[in-house]
Amino acid sequence: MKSKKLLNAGALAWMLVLSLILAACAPATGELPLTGSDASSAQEGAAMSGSSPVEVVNSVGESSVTAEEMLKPAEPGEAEQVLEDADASLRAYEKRVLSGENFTNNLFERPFTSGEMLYLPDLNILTASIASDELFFYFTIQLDGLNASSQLSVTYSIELDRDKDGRGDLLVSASSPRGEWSMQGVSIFKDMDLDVGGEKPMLAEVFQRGNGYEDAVENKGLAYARLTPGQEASVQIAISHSLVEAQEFLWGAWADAGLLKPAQFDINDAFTKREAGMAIRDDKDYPLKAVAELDNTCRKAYNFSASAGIPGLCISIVKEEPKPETPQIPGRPPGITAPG
Ligand SMILES: [Ca+2]
Ligand SMILES: [Ca+2]
Ligand SMILES: [Ca+2]
Ligand SMILES: [Ca+2]
Repeated sequence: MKSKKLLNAGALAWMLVLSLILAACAPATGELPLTGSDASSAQEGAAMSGSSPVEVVNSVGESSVTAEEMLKPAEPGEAEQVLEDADASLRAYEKRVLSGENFTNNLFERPFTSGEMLYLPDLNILTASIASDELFFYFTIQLDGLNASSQLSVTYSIELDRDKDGRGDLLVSASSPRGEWSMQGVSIFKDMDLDVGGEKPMLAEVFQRGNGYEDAVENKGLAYARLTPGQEASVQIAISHSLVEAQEFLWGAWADAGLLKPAQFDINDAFTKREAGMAIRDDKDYPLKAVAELDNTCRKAYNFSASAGIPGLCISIVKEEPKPETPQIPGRPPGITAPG
């Protein structure tokens, strides 16, 4: 019995050695760290066999961020310029405006419906301002109020004249801006064949009907829009420096209900005054007709001192400071003060 036990023990030891040799020669089936080309070939194999893919992390272990997301606008700083527009709300109850309308010079103040002249506060620009950082120019357009549905669901635009000749050459439009910076609804148009404004930019001309802004540029992170945080009836449009391609330019703002087409610029070339109508009641073309439900501003010169000759330029009116009142002695003519 003892010799049989010894024999069994010897056989067991031999079988153990044999199994170890076989295990060393056989291909590995356990989980081993994959490196270099092994990892990619394993990934390909997994994809081809339909099993779960290997997660790929880039060389520095960061999640992939597109170039567009990296160029998103930030919070604009303090306004560098503020432009004040005419305020149609002042005489809206009389269905007319007293100022801000100059059809000959392409200046409009018509936040009213055609014919009926019903006032639309979401189309009445009160102010527009510009700020900037290293990546974007930020334009803020302040409207008089929201629409009947408590929204801003029309189109707000910034028009730039980048070569300072009065002819607009870049139009960025934002339809129904959202709460966060977004490219959705933001359109970019250029005028490559220089026919915006016809022969005389900003001046009304009959039969000057070119293709206006004919070049729709794909918006790959070039322009964004949003509702201005914490402010009612205000929108912001951010235009990247790479789209503007200038540090000196003229800028102005538009609000329109979608009736405005990029091909119709300048508007006072696309329509005659009689066709367009007028918002000034004493004018023979009152009320508004084909050109209604829109507002625009004059243009500000950014980063340079503009000569007065550039069409569309805002004319700054120097307000006279009221003279300090001097106490008068009864019975004396004005200007003679009481003796000290
Ligand atoms: Ca205006
Ligand atoms: Ca206005
Ligand atoms: Ca013209
Ligand atoms: Ca054109």
